[in-house]
Amino acid sequence: MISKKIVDRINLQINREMYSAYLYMAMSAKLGDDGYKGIATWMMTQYHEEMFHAMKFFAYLQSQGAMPKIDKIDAPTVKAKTVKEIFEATLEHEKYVTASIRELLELALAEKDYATENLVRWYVNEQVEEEQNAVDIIQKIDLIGENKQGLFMLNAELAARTPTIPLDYTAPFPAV
Ligand code: OFO
Repeated sequence: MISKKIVDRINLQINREMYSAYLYMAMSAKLGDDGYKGIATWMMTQYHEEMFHAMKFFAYLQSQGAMPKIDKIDAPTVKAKTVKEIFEATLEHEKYVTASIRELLELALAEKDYATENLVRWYVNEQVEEEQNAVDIIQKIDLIGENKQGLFMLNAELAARTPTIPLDYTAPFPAV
């Protein structure tokens, strides 16, 4: 049986994942508006990844007989102006999410909730990839430097990104 403390904390995490999705959608909008359509596609793929993260928690709560809470999502603000600044902001945000996932894991361990622990360890691994993705792109941008042609090529490269998650990530309701 899942405790109320864990349910509340997972619901908070669902909200944070939804905010992440919203943030990357906003970044995609800005990049598209600036003419970086390929990088905008990369960001929109990230939006889908974040929605999957939220829905995975959503489905888990339902499988435990608990109710997901649909709360208000804060409006994201994109202050970053350049492509590099956008990926630096992405990395900072992912570090924040990593800390949030670690906090949830620590709570599951404190509560001796091993089912939740198993689930959250999937997110621990996922966060390694999330941070690495941003780091890799920042390194590429640093190599490109002021070379506009290089940025043009990066735009084309990032356009190829497709989600690694099931495209139909709607939460399956537990079997009745
Ligand atoms: Fe859900 O990992 Fe990014 O935020």
